[in-house]
Amino acid sequence: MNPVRLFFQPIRLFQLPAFNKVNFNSTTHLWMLILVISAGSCKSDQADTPASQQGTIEKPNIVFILADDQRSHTIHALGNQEIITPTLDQLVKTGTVFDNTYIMGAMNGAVCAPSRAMIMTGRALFNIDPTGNTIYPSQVTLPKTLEKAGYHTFHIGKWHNGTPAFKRSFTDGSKIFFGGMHRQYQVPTYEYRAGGDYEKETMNVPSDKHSSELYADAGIEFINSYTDDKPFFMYMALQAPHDPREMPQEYLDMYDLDNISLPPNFMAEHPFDNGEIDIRDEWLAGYPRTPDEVKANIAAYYAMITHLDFHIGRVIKTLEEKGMMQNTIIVFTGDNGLAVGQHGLLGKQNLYEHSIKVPLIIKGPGIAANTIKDDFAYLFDIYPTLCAMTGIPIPETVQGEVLPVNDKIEAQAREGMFFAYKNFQRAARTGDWKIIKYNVDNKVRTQLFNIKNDPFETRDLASNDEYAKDLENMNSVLVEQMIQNKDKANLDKSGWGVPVLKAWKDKTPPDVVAHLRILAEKEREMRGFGEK
Ligand SMILES: [Ca+2]
Repeated sequence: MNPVRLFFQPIRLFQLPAFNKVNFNSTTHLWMLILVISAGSCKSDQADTPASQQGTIEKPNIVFILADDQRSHTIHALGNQEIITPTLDQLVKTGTVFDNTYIMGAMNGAVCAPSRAMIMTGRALFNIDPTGNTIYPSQVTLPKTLEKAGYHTFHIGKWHNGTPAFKRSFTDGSKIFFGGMHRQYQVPTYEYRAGGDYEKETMNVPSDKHSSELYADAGIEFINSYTDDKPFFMYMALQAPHDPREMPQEYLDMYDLDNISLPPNFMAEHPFDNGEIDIRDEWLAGYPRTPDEVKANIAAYYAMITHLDFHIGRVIKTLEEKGMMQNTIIVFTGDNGLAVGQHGLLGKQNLYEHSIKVPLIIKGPGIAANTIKDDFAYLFDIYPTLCAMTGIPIPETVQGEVLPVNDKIEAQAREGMFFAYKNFQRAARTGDWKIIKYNVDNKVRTQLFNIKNDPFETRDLASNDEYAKDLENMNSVLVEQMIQNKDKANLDKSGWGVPVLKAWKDKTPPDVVAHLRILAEKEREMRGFGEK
């Protein structure tokens, strides 16, 4: 039992309607990866009555900044000497870092979508729509909870969980992009329409601004024009450093390839099929991977983060100018990691540390400055943590744990962590250890890593007799975690006793695959690689 919930004497704040089952066509979602979705009307999106504003004026504002595909260890102040991130460095110095923050995984290739649904609901992977295509109406979202507690809620940028959930969640917003990815310039966005639909004809004329600039401008405009007595929750869901890695040339010029290190776990190719080895994200470099192309990918990734850092800095400066910093909580995090050349991989469809570990910084009233915590955390712990920080009762539907942001808030430590990718991969962490299991074409494979001694996961100890006991222990930890997390997979059964969730390429229409191949080749050409 979570002590914070006891402290707040949990109230069942929300009527939980019957589970709203949503049928979806798997190919529909794949189209969402490249196409902007436009949604029709949805009757299930009645806004709830606004909460009374009494007694809420002293609550802090919340600015939640979500980067797209920014992995852990991409902040200069946290030890990456090769990346330039002055704004994030300043946040590190003035806030608390949770340096062991993870996503739980995904049941589809678009890892972003369930990750964002978990952030929004505070729930674990197998307790949401694990594809993230939708958020069930019974699972009250973070902005909805804040709205009921008197907040003005404002969304900017990428929304990847369908328009019905969006309309249910936010009362305001600007420059809203519905979908998974888009070119960084000419982003198709919408203005917020209360209760309205987001039909294509109401789309903004695409601006020629880069997405990071476009979204930062929207944030700055919102902060500058905000005059309401209510505290606000501004959710900035950015589109960087997700590919396509387009940005002003001056940012690329900040990085000299000679000064970019090859990761210690660089491989020309991944040593075996992990079930999702041939997916769009993996085509952003050729096969076999070469040191030069991996370095060029890293440089572009870092340059895009530096560009993003600049625009986040503009938003924070606006808060300072408006005198809001003393009464604003800032959360900075990313929705998933990315391999960018580690283990022979480029993408996020794996359970190595680079792809599941994300940065998390929280800064604000009562939060210690310049503090790094190594407690295990999931992104879906942010929701209850924000509730605890603002004195808002945590809804019954929320499953995350409150993070130890300060001494006044009682937190619940996690002993271990669980991760899943489709029915191909399962993993667990506890103490220094990590186990990853693969189930591909009925062939099961196990990896065992000591993360403390081998943070880059280069020495698989699973077949080393010396570590047989550690392996046995980690097997039990994984099984326990799977049961706790309501995973239907059973490691003792053939094929883990669950349907194969097909590899992306096997279920994507060939014309889409072909189109995405062309885009990936263009991305390679931008870096000076490929056929031409
Ligand atoms: Ca992402």
